[in-house]
Amino acid sequence: MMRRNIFMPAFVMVTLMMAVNPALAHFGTITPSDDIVTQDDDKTLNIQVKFIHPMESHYMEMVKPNRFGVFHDGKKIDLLATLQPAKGKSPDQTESFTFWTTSYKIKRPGDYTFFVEPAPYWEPAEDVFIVHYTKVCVNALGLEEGWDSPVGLETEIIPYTRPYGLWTGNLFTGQVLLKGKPVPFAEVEIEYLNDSPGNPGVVVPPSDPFVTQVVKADVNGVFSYAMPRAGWWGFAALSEADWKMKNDGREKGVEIGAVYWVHTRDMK
Ligand SMILES: [Cu+2]
Repeated sequence: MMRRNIFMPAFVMVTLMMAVNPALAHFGTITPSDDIVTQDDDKTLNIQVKFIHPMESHYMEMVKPNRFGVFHDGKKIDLLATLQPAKGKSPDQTESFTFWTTSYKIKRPGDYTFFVEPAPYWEPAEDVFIVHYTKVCVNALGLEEGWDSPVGLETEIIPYTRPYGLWTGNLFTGQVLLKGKPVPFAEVEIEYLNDSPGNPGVVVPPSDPFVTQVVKADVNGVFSYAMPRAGWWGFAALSEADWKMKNDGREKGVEIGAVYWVHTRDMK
């Protein structure tokens, strides 16, 4: 279920609200245990891959992704075989769900962009399949190189802001690409990862528009957003794929998302 702010008769609204979890935007996530690995740190990252509604701590069941890997030093390394299923629970313990996890040992300096292409997720409430091409960048051992390179996914966000070492309040700027070309006036949804260790407490949105922030890109597909809190922030730009998939013998559309995650810290 995606958006409730569409006009509909009150009885439909009430039925929907009872039938589904309070849920706005979907986001693929990749969260590493650290976004900056220094000489003194543990070099082994723990990485979690999920499909969630980040602000509302609502989780979708996730089957094994089609692709998972890391882009480093201009090369893609396939890590799909390293993914292990794991069971998670929502903070209120009411939902259990499957997500995917792996560990990755950093050996050389430079930027490591982890990426995932999930298996298409059928969303009956929207009558579409959803595929979120999701990325996150980890900086390692003092060399800041590679974060601004495209990985070459069907759709992806290219950071214009270096995506690590960000303070709370920093502006994140990125560009939305679809098949390698900018998406003019792309709509970008932004959510805070509410259920994350180290967060300064849980955010309770006062009303629906606070759950998902929305910004539009300019003619070159470039957007910006200032992040008001410490923690993980997700950026998702959605497009309709030029390919279809079958559900119960019928052709259905596919929503492809370019998703990017960055972490902010408070200045103390
Ligand atoms: Cu959902």
